[in-house]
Amino acid sequence: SAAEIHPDVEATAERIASMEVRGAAAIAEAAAAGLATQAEHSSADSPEAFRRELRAAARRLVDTRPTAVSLPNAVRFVFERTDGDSVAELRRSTRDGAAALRAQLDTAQDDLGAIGANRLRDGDTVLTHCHSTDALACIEAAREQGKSLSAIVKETRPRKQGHITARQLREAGVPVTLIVDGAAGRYLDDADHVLVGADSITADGSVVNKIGTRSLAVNARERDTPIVVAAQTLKLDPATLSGHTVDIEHRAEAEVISDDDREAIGEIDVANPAFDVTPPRYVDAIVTERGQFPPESIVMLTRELFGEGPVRPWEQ
Ligand code: RUB
Repeated sequence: SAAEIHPDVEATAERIASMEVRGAAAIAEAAAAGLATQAEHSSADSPEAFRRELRAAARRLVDTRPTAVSLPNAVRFVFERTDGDSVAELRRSTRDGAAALRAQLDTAQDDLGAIGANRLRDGDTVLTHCHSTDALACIEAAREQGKSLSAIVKETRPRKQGHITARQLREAGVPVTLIVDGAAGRYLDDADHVLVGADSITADGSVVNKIGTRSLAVNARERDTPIVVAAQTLKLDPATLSGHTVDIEHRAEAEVISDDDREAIGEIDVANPAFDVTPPRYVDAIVTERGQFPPESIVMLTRELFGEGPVRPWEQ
């Protein structure tokens, strides 16, 4: 029941749902930390009761945002390490599992950045969409290799995550030109790479990322500008191995249009899908911490790392 969920876990879930914590890697880390919080504050008097609480906390955390597979993948990672015959052992192993997930995220992002940086040459211009810590890791690693880069940063309506990217690139010493989303086609002529992150990578190599990624990739392909997706393996979606599809989140219309504007226009529908799906034929490379892959071959890695089954022990 909801009463078993600790208020700090509830607060974490609300921060993810409201996008105060956002981006696939960040919500994965927050969800794992939420499980550790639940474990630490548990007053369960039996291992059974402890596991019941942890499942309730996991359901609450996973239900916040449906598209980024890093969220259930992170929760599964912690559940696989939650082990013991006593509440004390279960508590400790859950906390250790969350810490191990955090360490894996950090290491994976560093390793991925070093690989992605190899694609970038001194003097290159990179065009970005949304805000991806995996994508930024590639640019930061290239900077550390002494390469000088510049960036064209798409604003990314409606939430303007491009502003976060612009600030972080400026702090990393990369000159930034901020553009509105509609200007991307024009500025692709100045770009040597399109570099984006991902919320999920499906078994067929499709890239699920912030709405607008697909049209950006199609435009880039038309100009032969390489489209690189930086996505650590926590973004691979094992459920798609067995035919499940990715659920695209639709968010509130208030993100798109004010009440006043909507009233002035009159009765209309407003659609606000947060993500879209870019087919593998528009993607040149998926850069992971395990190397760079053509999208069509990512299925091998997904199978190797996750096996066939979409296991969701918290749903039982
Ligand atoms: C964020 C988004 C990012 C991916 C990857 O969407 O689409 O490109 O999550 O980010 P939102 P990272 O702002 O709606 O969460 O590389 O940091 O995991």
